[in-house]
Amino acid sequence: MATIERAEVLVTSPGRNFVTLRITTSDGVTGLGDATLNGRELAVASYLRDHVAPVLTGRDPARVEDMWQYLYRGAYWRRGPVTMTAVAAVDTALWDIKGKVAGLPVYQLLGGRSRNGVLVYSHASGVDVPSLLDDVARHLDLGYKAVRAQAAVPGVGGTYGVRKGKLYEPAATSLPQEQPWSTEAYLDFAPTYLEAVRERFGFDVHLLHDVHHRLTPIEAARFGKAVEPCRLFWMEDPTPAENQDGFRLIRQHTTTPIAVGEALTSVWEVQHLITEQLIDYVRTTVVHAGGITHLRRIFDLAALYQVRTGSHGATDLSPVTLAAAVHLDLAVPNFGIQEYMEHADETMEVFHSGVRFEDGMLHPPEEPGLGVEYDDAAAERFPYQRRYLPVARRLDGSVHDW
Ligand code: GCO
Ligand code: MG
Repeated sequence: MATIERAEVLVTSPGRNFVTLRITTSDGVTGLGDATLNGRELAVASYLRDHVAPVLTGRDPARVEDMWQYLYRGAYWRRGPVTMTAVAAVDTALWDIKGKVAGLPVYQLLGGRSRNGVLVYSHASGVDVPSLLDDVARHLDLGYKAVRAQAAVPGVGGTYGVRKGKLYEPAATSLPQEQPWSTEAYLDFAPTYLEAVRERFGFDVHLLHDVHHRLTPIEAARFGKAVEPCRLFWMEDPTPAENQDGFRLIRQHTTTPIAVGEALTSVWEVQHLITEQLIDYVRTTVVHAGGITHLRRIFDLAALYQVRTGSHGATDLSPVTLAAAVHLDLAVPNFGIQEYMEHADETMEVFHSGVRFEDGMLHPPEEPGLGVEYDDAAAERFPYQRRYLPVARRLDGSVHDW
């Protein structure tokens, strides 16, 4: 029997920070797992290096489910983004190894294809409405069938989701940047640009929007109602999800579909959202919700309630997570859509991935495992840099949800 011989925690910053776990077996097979938690990277690196790596050595890499149970229950301290990201990294690396040992791409181990490809949406944004419309047009030219639209709110600086350069990267400063927020201005303005997108491009493209946890339930209800004529694919994170009952209130007022989950880490945090049918899409991910093993469990629960998947896929999720997501998305019956933002060129110098974009869809690599290789020499050129996500403040100076 092969055993786990080595577990290395690799930290690099090719365009942004990434933490990666690489497990090597006594047969020389390697597996990769993403362990990146944006703005809190080193906490997960330490969790893995100081607390998980020592207990991995000598264990059977084939026992993926048992390892999950061992790390989750065995820690006593459960859930939370740091723990679940660390567990996810081990789980993902073991699926990668299992695929390589079996000689099969991971989606085959998950039951094989349920579809031809993985529908993705990308981010269109603008500092004003004309530039947003140009950016939507650019994405349609690139072949996207679904776009998320975000525009800067006039008179309020630093709106979430608006790109400055080629890539959108919110964690860009070595101390947290503070950004102003006005609910009133946003609620008046956002529906108007979503309408402008529909007016110019019609209804053949899927249109999405991220509220990014900024509204109270009743404000979100008003927003959802206002944008009903735009027939959004979804409004994302309309209100912070700690208060799961808040979504019931939104539901009473609007048929705009709701997507939640990028910041949630376990099946228990989405349990009521799913079983009480308070959401339409669950956005938990491989990297922050306990790996392929646990995400499959969430997706299966969701399937029972006609909730579909829509995993988070911003650039702070590494190409390892993206590949794992594509394998899982391809296999599950209740797939909805996958978020996809192109990574920086430097990122792709470190992570050589076989994931392919074509005609608005992603396709997994056909090689055994996940199909991603880590380039150590390239990684060394990009040392870790401390980076924080911004913090939002209302115009009166009080802290708001970013
Ligand atoms: C999204 C997300 C991101 C997050 C970021 C946090 O829908 O893509 O909201 O933009 O803010 O991933 O790390
Ligand atoms: Mg989001």
